[in-house]
Amino acid sequence: MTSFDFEKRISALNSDHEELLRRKNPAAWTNGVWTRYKYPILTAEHTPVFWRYDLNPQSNPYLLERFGINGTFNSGAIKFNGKYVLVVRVEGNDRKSFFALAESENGIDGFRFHDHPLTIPTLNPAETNLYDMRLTAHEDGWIYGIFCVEKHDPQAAPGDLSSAIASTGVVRTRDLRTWERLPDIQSPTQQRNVVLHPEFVNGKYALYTRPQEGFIDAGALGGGIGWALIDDMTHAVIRDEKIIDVRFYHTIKEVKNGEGPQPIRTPRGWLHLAHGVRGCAAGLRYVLYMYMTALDDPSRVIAEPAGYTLAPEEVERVGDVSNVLFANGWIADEDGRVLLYYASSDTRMHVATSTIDRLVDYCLHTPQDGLTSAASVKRLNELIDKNLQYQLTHA
Ligand code: M1P
Repeated sequence: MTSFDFEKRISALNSDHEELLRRKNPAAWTNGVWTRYKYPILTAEHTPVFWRYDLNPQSNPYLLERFGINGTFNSGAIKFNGKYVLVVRVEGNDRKSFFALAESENGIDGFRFHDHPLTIPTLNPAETNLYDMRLTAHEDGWIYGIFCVEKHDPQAAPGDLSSAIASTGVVRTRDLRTWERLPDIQSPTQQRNVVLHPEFVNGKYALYTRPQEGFIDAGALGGGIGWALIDDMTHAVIRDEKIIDVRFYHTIKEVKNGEGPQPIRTPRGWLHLAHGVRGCAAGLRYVLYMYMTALDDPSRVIAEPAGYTLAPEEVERVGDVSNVLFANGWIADEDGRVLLYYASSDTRMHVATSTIDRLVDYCLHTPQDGLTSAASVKRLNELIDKNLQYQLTHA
């Protein structure tokens, strides 16, 4: 390859990248609750060219990719200084995840990564993989990032290089630039999908938890989304934990579930988004669902609309781990809009929008799962009869 080709190829890489970053993202689909947008907001191709290539013709004469990016997914979200900021789980071709900030002016398109990923101080040399950060701007004045820390299981049998242990890491920041690593949360069980509630409850920090028996299986210990009060986030210890959102046979959360982003306060209660998992011939299927809890007790469920609110569709269904929607970030905007940042198939990020009013209406007025086919038919017949009656009287 001549140096002329090198320059030409770099220039093409940069202009293609810029075109991708500047692409407008029109609304494409709605069911009244959520509006989806045409394009993913972040993909591996959105990461800076200078992350992936060595741009020096002396050390990289063939302009080869030197740091492959496999996916950009499961992102925490926050509005900060008027910008929509995501803490993205970036996964390299080497299967290691790390965190990187990306921000946009309008929250729908134009997301750009900061030049450098986050450098999270290591607490224990055994920690191998960090991912899925939830951001909570707590009323104590800190922004906390709670994430999964994965290690090889020290009890694994010789030759078993797959068994792992999930624990919970904590960082905090005031400016999204300097991140202080706090001790991992101590828990009697493995934990993933731990989320910090934004307000003190009875003078304590409150965590949504997901106790689990094994690294993948929730098992008998993992009856659903849990709740625990914590004295001190700088040395967090889960002592008493109760399950507030239970798993149930033949539902979308039969195998496991997990809290998504930090809940949103509304005048009618706390809005929650979570993922539910069921098994099928194609493997695990991850969908997103909602529930609400009481303002005076955020651990008391007051609304559980039946089924999922968003499930993988079209391109979302295919990726590194197919048939998965997962969300750990949303932003409640000042104008009442809600921007949900969800990932599809552990590969790419999307945005869907709604409003607080719509989501509260959805939660409070969508009947809950009757848990049997007969109950579903009864619920559908009630809606049909109501509509037919309405049409008759308004013809
Ligand atoms: O691969 C799908 C998801 O699997 C896990 O989900 P859960 O925590 O419910 O077990 C996580 O590893 C998540 O990151 C991933 O998207």
